[in-house]
Amino acid sequence: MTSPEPVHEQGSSRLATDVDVLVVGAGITGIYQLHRAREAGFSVLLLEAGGGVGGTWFWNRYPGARFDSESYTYAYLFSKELFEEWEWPEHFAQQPEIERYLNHVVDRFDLRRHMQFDATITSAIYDELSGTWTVATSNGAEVRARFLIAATGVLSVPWFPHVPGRDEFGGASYHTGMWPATPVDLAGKRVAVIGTGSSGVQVIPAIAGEVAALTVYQRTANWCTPLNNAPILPGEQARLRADFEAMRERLNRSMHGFLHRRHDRATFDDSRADRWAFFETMWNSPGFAKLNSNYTDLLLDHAANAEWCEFIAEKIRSIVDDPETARKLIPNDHRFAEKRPPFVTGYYEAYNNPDVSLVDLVETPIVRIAASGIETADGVREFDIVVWATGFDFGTGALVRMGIRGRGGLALEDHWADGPTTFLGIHSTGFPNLFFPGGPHAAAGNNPRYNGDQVDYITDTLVYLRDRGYDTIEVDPAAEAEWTEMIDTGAALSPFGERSYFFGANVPGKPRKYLLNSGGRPKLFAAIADVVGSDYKAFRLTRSSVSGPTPSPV
Ligand code: N01
Repeated sequence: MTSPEPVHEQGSSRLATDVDVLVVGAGITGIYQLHRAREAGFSVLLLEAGGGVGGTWFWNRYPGARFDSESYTYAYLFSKELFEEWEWPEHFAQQPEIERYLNHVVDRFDLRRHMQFDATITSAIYDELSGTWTVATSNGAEVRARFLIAATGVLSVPWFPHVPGRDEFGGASYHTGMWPATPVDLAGKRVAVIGTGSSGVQVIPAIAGEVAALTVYQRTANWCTPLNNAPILPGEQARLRADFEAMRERLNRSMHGFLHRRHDRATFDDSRADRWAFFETMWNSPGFAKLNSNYTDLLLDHAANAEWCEFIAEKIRSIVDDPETARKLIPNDHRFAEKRPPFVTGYYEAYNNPDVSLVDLVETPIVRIAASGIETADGVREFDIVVWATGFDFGTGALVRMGIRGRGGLALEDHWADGPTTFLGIHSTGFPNLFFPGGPHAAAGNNPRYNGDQVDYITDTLVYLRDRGYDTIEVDPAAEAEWTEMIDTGAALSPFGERSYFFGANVPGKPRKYLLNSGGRPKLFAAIADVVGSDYKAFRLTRSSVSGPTPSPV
């Protein structure tokens, strides 16, 4: 980093705060942040918009929702006791099990009494004089905190496309990312699903056998491959427990936060017959192994990628009975992993159910939503229920909707008008004492592994500030510019194309900027080591002139 020495100032005048740390969001990252900050002795309050714990895993409770990273690699690894006492029944746990787990963690570590639910943030204003944040919520509460940690997640603002008449539909509408907690009665209903991303392709096979008729509206076919879920057998449970430390070590050293072993051969090192045999092994491998353990050039060499795509296309043709439906389900506009690939259970098979049909929106686009159903170029189909599986305002969606105002009233949405600018995917210049773990520029793989790294760093930083009597921390513009430049430059090497929502492409008007961490975990670890080793020289740190009373823990 080419940042100046830290500025040590007598700056802000310290006012009493309600809490040292205000965490926003009770998802996987926010829960862990609450735990770590409490453990470090800070008074902490966590505010959550939802009515319960889980974040993404609270809201996305649609039928079929489940992990596609292995349960034990997605879960918390900070406590061996927690790991040993919780048995995941399946390699890829389903949503109710995940929600149970997160509630268990909250209760086991006595975190619930520091949480308030149904509290949507309406504004978060930084006061330069006192170096504190004042945060207002939809239920009329106001909290002042020294540090604001927005663990608001990347997939937390459901996106509805602008389709004429959407509000005029006379039946029931649900977004997969805002699925009701009360059961939705799908039995015997005529249901439409719009969207075939990871959510759509999970919900479709899950409800196909239950509804009277299911019509899938697909604009872009996806390269779906099997999740290959399975129960975790007693012997495997015992092995997982015995190998806990080694597994954690491997995950901590891995680039993307997975356990899958890398392959050592490139695609055209093998004959076609050997290649197809290897692809068969990949097809039968669990989840992301198809990316992580596949041929080494899969994501780099277009010809290699095309071979794997041809193998998948053959599979689709062999599974789907109707050749015309199979043709529509085979992507023709992007390579494998150019968009985030979904992993499925019974997805292609669902189209062999006579009650399931596919509408190709390239051939017959949606004209409007009518009171009775969906009108496409070839007429109206009538429905009782429409499921919008149309994705999210990824990465920045929640942060720019919270009314965050930094130094001099600077609005975060204005600071990021051309795309997010961050340091470590955690800090942004002009917003002292604000941290946003698990936000833009944070992860590029198994999210909790990255976000946990960020939470650990933030907690260490809070302790560093406290130990030295600093009250405010703000990243230097040069450090922010350098990290953002690294992200943007590295984005060119990412397998994801600019049409991916990882570039904001799904939301009209959103800047086309890379929203993941193109440096991966190694870059994050190196930059954090640099921050610590250089005594936080990438930051401006200030001390209060007046000391206030230490608040009692909330
Ligand atoms: O959202 P998406 P998602 N008319 O943006 C279509 C995670 N996740 O909720 O491709 C018609 O991927 C859009 O079509 P197109 C995971 O990270 C994980 O499915 O833009 N269709 C697309 O098909 C995932 O990547 C799991 O042409 C329209 C779909 O809506 C992320 O969440 C499970 C449209 C949106 O797909 C988001 O997945 C689920 C329109 N106007 C999700 N606008 C796990 O397994 C959009 N679409 C862990």
